[in-house]
Amino acid sequence: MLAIIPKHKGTEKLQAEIKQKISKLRKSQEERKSKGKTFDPYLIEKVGAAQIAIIGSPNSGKSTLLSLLTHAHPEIADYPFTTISPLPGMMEYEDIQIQLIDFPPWLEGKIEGHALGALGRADGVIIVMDGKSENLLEEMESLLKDLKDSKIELSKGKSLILVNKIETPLEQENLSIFKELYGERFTIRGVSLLRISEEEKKELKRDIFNLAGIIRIYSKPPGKPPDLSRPFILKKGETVKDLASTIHKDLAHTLKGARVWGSAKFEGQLVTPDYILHDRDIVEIKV
Ligand SMILES: Nc1nc2c(ncn2[C@@H]2O[C@H](COP(=O)(O)OP(=O)(O)O)[C@@H](O)[C@H]2O)c(=O)[nH]1
Ligand SMILES: [Mg+2]
Repeated sequence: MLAIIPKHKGTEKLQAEIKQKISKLRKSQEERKSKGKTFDPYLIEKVGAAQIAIIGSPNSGKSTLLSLLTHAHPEIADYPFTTISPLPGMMEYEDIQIQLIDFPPWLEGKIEGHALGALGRADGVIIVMDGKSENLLEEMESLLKDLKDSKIELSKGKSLILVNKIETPLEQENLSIFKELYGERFTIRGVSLLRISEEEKKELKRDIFNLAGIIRIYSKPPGKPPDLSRPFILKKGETVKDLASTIHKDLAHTLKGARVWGSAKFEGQLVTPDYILHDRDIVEIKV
């Protein structure tokens, strides 16, 4: 229309209106385009008590780990780069569920922005390494370098290294060298996910629970038995006051203290709001 209307003083107002319309349409089109571009496959809603990322060298057994501990069905194959988008699964641990996310490998040593964001959001990281690989140590160094380049800090409490495929004395030897080199900085566990026993699987799940840095607290109404069906989830180191504000934001203001069963010196001990709670404590809030 702008092209065909006569350009003179009488149509100036109309021309201006059309130009405005065009610019508006162009803008909204560009917005839509850029929205499409920023689709983030790593933006996985956190469900359950915690979210744990599974990363590691290609072909090390990350997807095997996910399928062993959850009901997810990732593709597992004997060649690298089978996993092309992040896949979540829920791991049952006693009375809670922990979300595990199987990460696809990053390319050329560069962790992509969306993957970085997801690593930052995760409550903990499992690193799976291939204990049968001839380049185990190089692979570990390169992974650590990528993380460092992206300013991701791995602390001992927030990361667990699984050296997988430990099946023969040769891999046992690899594992002990690996532990000598990295044992002080990281928690390391040697496994064979293909031959794992029920007992080892239980220990592994407990390790992952510890990695999540959470505690379970059961609340108890006065004079009644505690509600053991659904624990409140708090972070390690959180207090009676934190529990109160988790239950209801106003409760923290009226809180006087609590009675605690479990970690307290004696059962039902009266404690102050700043008392630090422990996993499986039963708490009766006093207002
Ligand atoms: N020998 C052996 N092979 C394993 C073990 N765990 C996984 N694998 C195999 O290693 C290959 C890669 O596993 P996958 O889970 O797809 O690795 P990902 O690329 O890290 O996700 C598959 O052929 C698995 O069957 C293990 O404990 N021992
Ligand atoms: Mg995979």
